[in-house]
Amino acid sequence: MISIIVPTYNEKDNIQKLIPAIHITLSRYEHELLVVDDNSPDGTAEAAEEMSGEYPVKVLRRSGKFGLASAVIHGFKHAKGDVLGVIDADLQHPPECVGDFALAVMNGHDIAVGSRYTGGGKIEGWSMYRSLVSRGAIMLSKPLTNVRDPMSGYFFLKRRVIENVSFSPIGYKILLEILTKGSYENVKEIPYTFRIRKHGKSKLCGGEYFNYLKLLCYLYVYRFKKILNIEAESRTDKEGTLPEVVQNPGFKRLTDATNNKRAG
Ligand SMILES: Nc1nc2c(ncn2[C@@H]2O[C@H](COP(=O)(O)OP(=O)(O)O)[C@@H](O)[C@H]2O)c(=O)[nH]1
Ligand SMILES: [Mg+2]
Repeated sequence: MISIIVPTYNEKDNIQKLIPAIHITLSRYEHELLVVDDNSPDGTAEAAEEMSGEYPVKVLRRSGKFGLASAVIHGFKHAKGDVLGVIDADLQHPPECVGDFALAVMNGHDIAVGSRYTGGGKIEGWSMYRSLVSRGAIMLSKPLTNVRDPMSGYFFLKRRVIENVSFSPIGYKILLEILTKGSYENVKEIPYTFRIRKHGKSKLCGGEYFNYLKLLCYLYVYRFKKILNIEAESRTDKEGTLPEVVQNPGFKRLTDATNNKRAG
């Protein structure tokens, strides 16, 4: 089954168009749409629920605006599929591409990322400022991943990529956390055009830039600790003797002294 997660905040006009568009595109596959709504005052959740008679839609309501990344993780937790997809509700991600993304994952790729920065990808209507911020954000993430558009909110993956991963979603950029912590071998980037928003407003505000810096700090620390752990493990030989650091005579003196102190 394919589960599509759609995070929403005030997207009533958009969700009514998005749901049928995805349903038609995925009609030959078993699929479900999980709308994760953060108590939108415009009635997005009610509008989506009304469509659940005709379409395979489930609405997950949260009591407050807890952020895009956490909405996606909330959706993953309730999804039944072994292929999981994420798409914005506002039609800036062309819904007619979901079939290509799903197929890429079903045909063996662990992750399919909708990319604005690979050959053929485009962005419509962004100001110079927003383009620069986006490019800058990608540059800052370079040591974590070589995916060209790790800021993308349009992606599909196999469930096992995120199984057993504990997430700490911060702000908007959940794909970067998945790429840093997930278990995967291959990623396919699929070019697409990020379209102009026709209805409603962007919820991206200045605070999200700060959230992104927080996320980067957290992921760098995570990666650094992981490298240290791997190094310590690789020093443990096959018979399971302790790593060098524990066998080091200075360390032994220190632990002996501590044990004697405790015994005393
Ligand atoms: N559930 C939930 N969805 C959100 C939140 N913030 C944004 N979204 C949704 O995430 C998607 C992308 O947000 P948008 O404001 O369009 O970001 P932009 O495209 O980067 O300007 C849209 O479907 C929004 O409705 C949030 O706090 N909670
Ligand atoms: Mg948008």
